[in-house]
Parts: sequence; C-alpha cells; structure tokens
Amino acid sequence: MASFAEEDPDTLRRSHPTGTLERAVLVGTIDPDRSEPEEPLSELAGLASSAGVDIAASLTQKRDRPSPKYFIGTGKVTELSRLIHDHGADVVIFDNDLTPAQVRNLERELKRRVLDRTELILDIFATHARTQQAKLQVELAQLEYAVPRLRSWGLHLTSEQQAGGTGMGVGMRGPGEKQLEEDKRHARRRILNLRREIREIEQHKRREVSARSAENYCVSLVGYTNAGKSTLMNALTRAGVLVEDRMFSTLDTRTRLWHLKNGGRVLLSDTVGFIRKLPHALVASFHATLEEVAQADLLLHVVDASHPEAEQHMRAVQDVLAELECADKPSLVVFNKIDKLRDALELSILRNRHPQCVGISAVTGAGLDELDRRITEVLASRLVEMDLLVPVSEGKLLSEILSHSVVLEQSFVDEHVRMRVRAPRFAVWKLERFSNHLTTNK
Ligand SMILES: Nc1nc2c(ncn2[C@@H]2O[C@H](COP(=O)(O)OP(=O)(O)OP(=O)(O)O)[C@@H](O)[C@H]2O)c(=O)[nH]1
Ligand SMILES: [Mg+2]
Repeated sequence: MASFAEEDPDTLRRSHPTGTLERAVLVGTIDPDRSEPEEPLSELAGLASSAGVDIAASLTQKRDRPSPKYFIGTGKVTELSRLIHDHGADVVIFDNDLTPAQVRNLERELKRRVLDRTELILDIFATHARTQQAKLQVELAQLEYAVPRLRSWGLHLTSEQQAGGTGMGVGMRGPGEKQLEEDKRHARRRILNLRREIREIEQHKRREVSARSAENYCVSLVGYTNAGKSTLMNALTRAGVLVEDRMFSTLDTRTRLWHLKNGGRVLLSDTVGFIRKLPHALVASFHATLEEVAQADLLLHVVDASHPEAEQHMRAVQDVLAELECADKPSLVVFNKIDKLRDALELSILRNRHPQCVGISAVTGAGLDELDRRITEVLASRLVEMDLLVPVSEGKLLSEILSHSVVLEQSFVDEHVRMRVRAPRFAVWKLERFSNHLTTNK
C-alpha cells in the first residue's frame, strides 16, 4: 500500500501557471433564520488550504434561497468582482453546490474559474490519492460529476487558465482532466470501464475482508475528517499511518491488530474521513475502500471534542453512515483531543449528551486505558461458553482457541483435550464440530 509519509507536503501545493500559489476568494451564503456562526467559511478555508490554495479574501451573503442566475445576488457579484481585482485572485470557490448554469454565468461575469464545494472536495481527493484503487475511485467520481457539466468546462476561460500539466489550477486536476477535454461519449466509455475495474476490486476486497472478519473481531474507526482517526490508529497499533493537520489525509484503509491489555485482540481499521455534504459520487465510488466499515462488528466514532461544531460533525458522520447503510451498526463515540479543551466542563457537557462515550487524547494517551477496557467489555459480552472435546492432533486449532478464548477448565482424556471455553462469536462456527453443547449464549 502506498504511503506518502516521505513526500514533501509542498509538492502537494499547486501553483498558478505563472508559478505563484493560486489565490482564491471564498464565497458562502448564511441562512438568515439561523444564528450567524463565528467563522462561517472556516471549513471551506480548511478545504481550500488542503487543496493547496491561498485564501485571498472571503465574502458571505445572508439569503434563504439561492438566485438561479448567480446563486448570490447581482449586487454581491459586483462586490465579488471588486474583491477579485483588489486581491489579484485567480479562482472563486463557493461553499455550496452550483448548477452548471450558475457556474457558466459567474465565470462569464467574473472572468475567473468558479468552483463549487463538490469540485473542491473532488480536487483534494484527486491530489491526495496515492494508491491505484484510490486514484481509480476518484477518477470515477470526478467523471460522474463532470460529464453532465462538460459543456460548461472552460468555455469562457483563456487558454492560459486552461493550461495543463503542473500549472493546472484547482478543480482542473486529477486523472479526469484528459477526459474532460474529450467528448461525452469517450468519457462515458471510460466511466463504464472504471466501474468495471472498481467492481472487481470491490469483489476482491469483500472476499478479503470477509475472510479476516471470520477470524477476528473487527473494529473500524470512522469520523469527520481531521478528527484524529489516524493518530488514534497509530497510538493503538503503531501502524505508522500518515497524520497531518489537513483534511482528507487518509484516502485508503489500513488494518492492524490491536492487542488489548488483557491479552485479547481485535482488528482495527482506519479509513477515509467524512464531511458535511460529502459528494454522493465519492461515497458511491469509495465503496471498496469503505468495505471494512461495512463489515465491522463495531464502529469507533472519533469526534474532535475541541471543535466548536463537534455535534454538527457527528450528525454529518451519521448521514454518511446512513448512505452506506451502516447507521444501525453498534458504535461507540470517542471524544478525541480532550487535551485541547479549555476546562473539564466542556467534556462533562459532551458526556451528559452522550453518556456512553469515552474521552481520550490520541496525542497524550489520556483515556486510552478506558477505551481498551470498554472494548474488552464489549468483547467479553460477546463470548459464547462452550464445552469442547478436541483431539490433541488438532494442534493448530488448539493454539487458535488459546489465542482468542478464555479457557475456564481443561483436562486430557484419551488423546483429547476436554475444555470449557468462552469463545468469541466469530470462532463458534469453527469450534462447533468439537462442541458437546452450547452452554450459554449471551
Ligand atoms: N491536540 C491534539 N491534536 C490531535 C489529537 N489527535 C489528533 N490530533 C491532530 O489532529 C490532526 C489530524 O489528525 P489525523 O489523525 O490525521 O486525523 P484524521 O481523522 O485521520 O484525518 P483525515 O485522515 O484527514 O480524515 C493532526 O494535526 C493531529 O496531530 C489529540 O488528541 N490532541
Ligand atoms: Mg487519517
């Protein structure tokens, strides 16, 4: 699996064809019925920096319904045009999704490239994708999103603005670029091929994950992007996953054994983070990457407790889980980054709202023992008590039983080991043929 830990993050920052970093004006609307957030475009700013763009200025407008022509009002478009010129911006990024007509009208008016939120997220995925699987999945998502918009791409831009290669601007990068210049027929053919390739990867991945989950209790880390999933993965398993203070650092899945303090073990997976309004095309194309989540016995929902919008993040994660049909999976909320909280009151408020939660800091290690204990309890509650009579010739099976079951009694009878064990559910099917009877089934 490719790792980009050794890569200089600066190589991920993109520059304008002239060699300087691209400068963007951020634009968003605020619902007039809701209280105004302190920094309404802070998440978009985080996304823009993750895409390697410099933020020149930002602009918001209170409105409940978007204007069909420009999304924002005509007066705001004039204001935006002035901002672009004052700050020498190259690109305009909207916090919302725009219709192809709105993009066309804005680009014609502003003489700048206009990106919406989905395109920006797709661009980050394209820039951060390292494995072949992630690259194919991003290309599919980009094409699915771009094909209905093909006519609007680059129609009113100068040839310099459409320049390719390393000077390619934000929103015009990634493996989909060539196809965007080709006709729709060509792009559709590519989509069909990509879907086929990804389906094959997915089937292979499903078999691989099924085989693993037949042998192990599987726990998957899920959560908002930048919540600290990979940091926690490293703290629990020394997996050496890349950790960065930017969005969508992780785009693949890493699975490692997590050895619990009582000698038990689980398979822990770290995967791609979620975000509010994660583009549907991405959720659909990243199914193979998210296979571990789909097959997990338990989800650890990692939340950045220090983030002012932690609750909204949790809801956004629930929405994506629902889209993956995983909303009803057993899960445990893990409030991370408690070292960043101003006082203990903040955590107790969260604990009151989510009584089953665990508070941790993946960086300082606080709370990790409690997390270990909670997982141990979950595992214990899933153990099935069995009476077994196993031939001593079944050495491999016997050592497996010892590695993941609690042995309550053991004696030797005529070349056989008679045992009473508490075995994990996933192992029951293997042990059944040696079982006298199931004594307990909690
Ligand atoms: N102070 C503090 N920072 C943390 C903690 N856990 C993670 N971080 C920081 O948060 C940032 C994001 O951490 P990651 O582990 O990459 O987050 P992630 O959830 O894997 O993010 P993506 O893969 O991008 O979705 C990094 O700068 C980490 O050092 C914590 O407990 N305390
Ligand atoms: Mg990560």
